Amino acid sequence: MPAMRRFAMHEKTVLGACPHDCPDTCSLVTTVVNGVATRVQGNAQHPMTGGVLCAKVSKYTERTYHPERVLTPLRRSGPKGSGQFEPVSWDEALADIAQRLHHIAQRNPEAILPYSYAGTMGRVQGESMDRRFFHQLGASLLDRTICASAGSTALQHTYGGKLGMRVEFFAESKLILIWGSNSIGSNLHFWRIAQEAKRNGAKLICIDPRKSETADKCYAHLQLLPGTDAALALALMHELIRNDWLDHDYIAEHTLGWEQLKAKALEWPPERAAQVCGLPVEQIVQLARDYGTTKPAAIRLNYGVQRTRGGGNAVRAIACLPALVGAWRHRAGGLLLSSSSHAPLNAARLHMPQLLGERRPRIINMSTMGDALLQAQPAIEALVVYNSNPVAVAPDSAKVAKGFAREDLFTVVLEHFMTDTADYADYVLPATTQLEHWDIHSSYGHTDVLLNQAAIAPLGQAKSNAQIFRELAAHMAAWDPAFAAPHFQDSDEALCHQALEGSRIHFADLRMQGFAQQDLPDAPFAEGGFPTPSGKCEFVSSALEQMGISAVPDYLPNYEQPSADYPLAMISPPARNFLNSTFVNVKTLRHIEGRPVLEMHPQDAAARGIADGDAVRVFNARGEYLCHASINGRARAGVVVGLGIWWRKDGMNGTNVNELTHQQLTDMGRAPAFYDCAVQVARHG
Ligand SMILES: Nc1nc2c(c(=O)[nH]1)N[C@H]1C(S)=C(S)[C@@H](COP(=O)(O)OP(=O)(O)OC[C@H]3O[C@@H](n4cnc5c(=O)[nH]c(N)nc54)[C@H](O)[C@@H]3O)O[C@H]1N2
Ligand SMILES: Nc1nc2c(c(=O)[nH]1)N[C@H]1C(S)=C(S)[C@@H](COP(=O)(O)OP(=O)(O)OC[C@H]3O[C@@H](n4cnc5c(=O)[nH]c(N)nc54)[C@H](O)[C@@H]3O)O[C@H]1N2
Ligand code: SF4
Ligand SMILES: [Mo]
Repeated sequence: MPAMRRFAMHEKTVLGACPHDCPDTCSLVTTVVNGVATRVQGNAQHPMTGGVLCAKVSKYTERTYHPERVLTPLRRSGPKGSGQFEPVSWDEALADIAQRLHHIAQRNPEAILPYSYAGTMGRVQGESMDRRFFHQLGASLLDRTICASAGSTALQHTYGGKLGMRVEFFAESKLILIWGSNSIGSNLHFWRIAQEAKRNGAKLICIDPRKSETADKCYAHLQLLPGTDAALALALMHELIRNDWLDHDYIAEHTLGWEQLKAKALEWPPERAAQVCGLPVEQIVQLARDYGTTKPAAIRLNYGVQRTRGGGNAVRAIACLPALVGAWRHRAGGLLLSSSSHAPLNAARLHMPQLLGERRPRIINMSTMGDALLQAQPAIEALVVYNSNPVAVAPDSAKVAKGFAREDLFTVVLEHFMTDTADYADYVLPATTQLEHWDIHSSYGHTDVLLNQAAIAPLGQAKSNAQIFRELAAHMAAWDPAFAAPHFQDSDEALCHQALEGSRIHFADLRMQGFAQQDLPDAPFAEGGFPTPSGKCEFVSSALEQMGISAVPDYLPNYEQPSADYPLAMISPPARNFLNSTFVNVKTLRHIEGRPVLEMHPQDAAARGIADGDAVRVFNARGEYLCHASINGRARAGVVVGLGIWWRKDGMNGTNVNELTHQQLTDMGRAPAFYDCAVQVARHG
């Protein structure tokens, strides 16, 4: 009976992948009832996911069907930054954008800049048609350094790539150093594995200036001062040498530059490091003993260590440790910072850099976006932002906001929501979420490949990023026939296939089970075989030396040392229930985080007459940020913690923590030094 059929319930499940910038890259199962996604769960068949998602993505339907989703193209109708917009048709918006970009490109294509990061880590919606579009145009290239490039560069010049332990084998480790990472908040599925190791008798030790949720649950916590990790690592080496806890054969066969590293380490007795790190000597000596005498010993290093001036050197120093004790010989020993270089996906096929031809456009660093927008010559005249919220997340945000407010800047933002950045757009284009589009994913925390299948139809008039760039290319073709080429017409699904070209992953397998595992050795460097120029773990790097960087890892003090004016070191790590600035507008998650806080040590608070919950003014020469003091036992003396990247527009004075951070770059990788920041704090009101 037709009437009954109309009301019959149609339920299905669709396999997907979590798109967020998180090392876990979970496999998702979305339940769809009559075309509406009702539930997003972890795939129990995927070993890394284990059927569990974090609180954030468990709320994915709340985010997808959020009443404030942008669902039509919008054109600015008020002053820049006011957030006043009117709806326009796709055709009108794209035709105008194409025309304006074309006119700028005719004079100078380098006046156009794409700005994107990892709002989605999907290869198709993150780096395919967009790259082709800007390559064809000859736009300025973006140096994507905002997160990981100090550590990546360090790994490159030590191991030869973003390579490391297979995460699953941490379960067999007997000692795990969790170094610069709040795993419970930002790497939950690793934490599950670490718990298994703990049940099997492993000791977990956390190295972090903040007493994080993870530190709470570890056997020991070394609460060092921010930016002092290289000093700690060198002192550990000192103790390994002094006690002869070294694997001499591994060092002789598989490393380069031991004599130089040894000389450097011998400059760092634990007493010296204790001074620099603000730690008791005994803690350093005990850590060295644990590391030197427990086998297998593993290090889960994460990106928290590399957001200070010496971040690259710190990662290099830590990355040398496993070779010294021969930890790599065992699959449950070694180190993992990033597994990205294991990913078999074909970036060149997606990006098509050959579309640049002979052109070599200038490169603009996303980490100094404030200065670039205000000072770059020739000026940036047009900006296309997608998968990122730079006005909230980039350092020195007063300058970033001032740059975005330039009346002569033409800005297009592809977004789900009216973020701090979208507020400054001339056009906002509605983008699909992960439930509404196809994509393909690799991970930086494990080695599997995942397929994301669209679970529901796009909401409203939303289109996928790739679709938007396809249509923009079609409009550009009116002026430039190069944009009519077939590679500007590849569908999202075709792009998923192209990403796999040259790999041993089969699309059909991905379709069936949502993920595919790679055939990789259990222990990557058991027999050496580092893909460096020397084939060894490079304690000394001539490549770095040529760049004017210390050939052997060294300690570099932070740019911003505590001073009379700004006596407190501020770090600003992520809030557990947000993902960078994403999810801040999801009510249930914001409710858990409460309000923007500055965690303070009781002594530092008392010295300023500040009580728990008081409104505080956090300031330095760059600006001020109002929030509330939280005296919760997590901050150490001398260090304050501005937790999470809240939306500026929701802030008490329209700022967030990045009002205080600066644009100076790390020692390697041209990355921001977010956690190298001196401030003063006063009670407000
Ligand atoms: N819930 C949640 N998960 C996330 C994110 C998020 O915003 N929220 N962000 C995602 C992204 S983009 C990334 S890059 C990863 C980051 O992942 P991780 O690098 O694991 O980052 P966090 O968990 O923030 O841990 C950083 C820790 O480093 C500490 N830290 C700060 N300065 C120093 C220092 O100088 N030395 C040492 N040893 N520690 C220091 C901080 O206190 C913090 O606890 O997490 C991803 N996962
Ligand atoms: N002070 C301080 N600042 C930091 C950090 C810190 O620890 N402290 N962490 C830094 C780090 S590690 C990182 S990685 C950066 C992250 O900074 P961003 O890369 O800007 O990350 P998000 O804030 O998550 O913003 C991503 C945006 O992309 C949008 N988005 C998601 N999926 C899609 C899509 O498919 N299409 C389109 N068009 N848009 C989409 C989301 O709605 C969201 O607004 O922040 C950095 N900033
Ligand atoms: S954010 Fe991380 S932990 Fe949460 S679902 Fe995504 S990949 Fe998994
Ligand atoms: Mo990041």
